[in-house]
Amino acid sequence: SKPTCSPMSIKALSAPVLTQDQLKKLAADKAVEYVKSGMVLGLGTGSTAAFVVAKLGELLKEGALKDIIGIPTSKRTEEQAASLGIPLSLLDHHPNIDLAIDGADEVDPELNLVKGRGGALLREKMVEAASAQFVVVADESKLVDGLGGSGLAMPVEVVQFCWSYNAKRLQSLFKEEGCEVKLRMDGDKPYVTDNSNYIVDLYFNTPIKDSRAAGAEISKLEGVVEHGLFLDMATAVIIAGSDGVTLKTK
Ligand code: ABF
Repeated sequence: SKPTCSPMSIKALSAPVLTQDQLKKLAADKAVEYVKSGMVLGLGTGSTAAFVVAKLGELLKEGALKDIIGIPTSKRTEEQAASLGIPLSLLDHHPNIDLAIDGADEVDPELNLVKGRGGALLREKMVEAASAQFVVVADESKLVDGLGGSGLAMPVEVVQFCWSYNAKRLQSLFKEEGCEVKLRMDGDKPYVTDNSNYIVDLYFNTPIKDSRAAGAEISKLEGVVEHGLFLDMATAVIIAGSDGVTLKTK
């Protein structure tokens, strides 16, 4: 009998499966299309944001982009951007950012986010809150129905002083969600942020019921510096997946 070619095998031939890094780069390149010469840019942290910074460096080198100023959200990003010759500044000197581009750990259908598994949530939130536009870049693995629903960490940055007192208070705030709180470690020592604080990671059994209320309750705790719920902050999300790149806006 004649060999048959099912629609599935045609798709497999025409659409090679991309690696997660290739998807991250696709999203990053798409986001960089929003960048114009002369802009002040918030530079995110993490492996997806690193592709954005690399692309900006390339465009500057080629002369396709001029006079941009980057406001890095971590020491890591600062080092990467400086090594590529991207001019850098601080929020102190540039409090009005035109556009920030950063990754995320979770993205819900309303474009609310969990961020901070990379440990840079405080500077990310400060920079992204000061940005006229905040574009999130991610691969499709970051999409969730409800925040905290991935079973992975929702980070909270806390002062080092009596961190376990705050860890217990956080755990009891989310009793109903079956929350477990763990101090983030770096080998056998606590992980220390760029701001000399600790991070406690919250793990939920079920998605957070009311993330707005949750964020407000967490922020009330003395000694909590910032949490990883980024609500109503993203103006657009670029998701790269097996079906290509999708732009989601509010
Ligand atoms: C930053 O990097 C963080 O807010 C988030 O925790 C992380 C995402 O990293 P990656 O792009 O490597 O998945 O954007």
